[in-house]
Amino acid sequence: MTHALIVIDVQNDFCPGGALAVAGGDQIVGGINTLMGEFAAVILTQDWHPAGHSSFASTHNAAVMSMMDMPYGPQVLWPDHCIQGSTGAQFHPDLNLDRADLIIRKGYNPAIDSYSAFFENDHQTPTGLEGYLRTRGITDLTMVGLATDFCVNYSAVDAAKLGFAVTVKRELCRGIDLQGSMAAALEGMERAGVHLI
Ligand code: VGL
Ligand code: ZN
Repeated sequence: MTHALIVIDVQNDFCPGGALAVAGGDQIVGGINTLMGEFAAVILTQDWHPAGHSSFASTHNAAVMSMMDMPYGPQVLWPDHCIQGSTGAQFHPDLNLDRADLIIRKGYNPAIDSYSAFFENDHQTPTGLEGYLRTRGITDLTMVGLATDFCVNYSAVDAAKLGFAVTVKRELCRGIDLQGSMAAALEGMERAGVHLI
């Protein structure tokens, strides 16, 4: 049994002052750095969109946080965020990057968003993370980071469906809570067998 810590999207744009700021997003950084010491493997994810990404409201001249039907299903239209190479896409400056074995980027496909660290939002296109974890013999995952109700939620549910034993440490996550998305995410994670602590 090997247990990995997966740190989801602790990036400037999801912290106060960022383009898609999550309230208190910066408050979890110190605790995550400390937690890294307890794990045999540490993996970071990084939201990494090309300019003009299909999940951006500006791309469609639509209102921020409105919904759009994509070929793969409904999609929230976000403010421009985590653009490849931008300061907003960089990790929070206090996050300890030295402990990371792997940094996996997602959301680089212009046509499909990717909340989950495992699959794009079509629920089919893999990021490669599953293969990485399996070939390293990693069976158990603890997840922390941003945002609880989007990228943490989608990553945790996909991981549980793939057969990993998944724990989400809520005190080291912060959420967006868009139209009840937090309650729905917590319920969905419970239903998928994710251990919420
Ligand atoms: C996220 C919305 C858009 C997240 C990423 O990290 O939760 N949310 N892109
Ligand atoms: Zn994004």
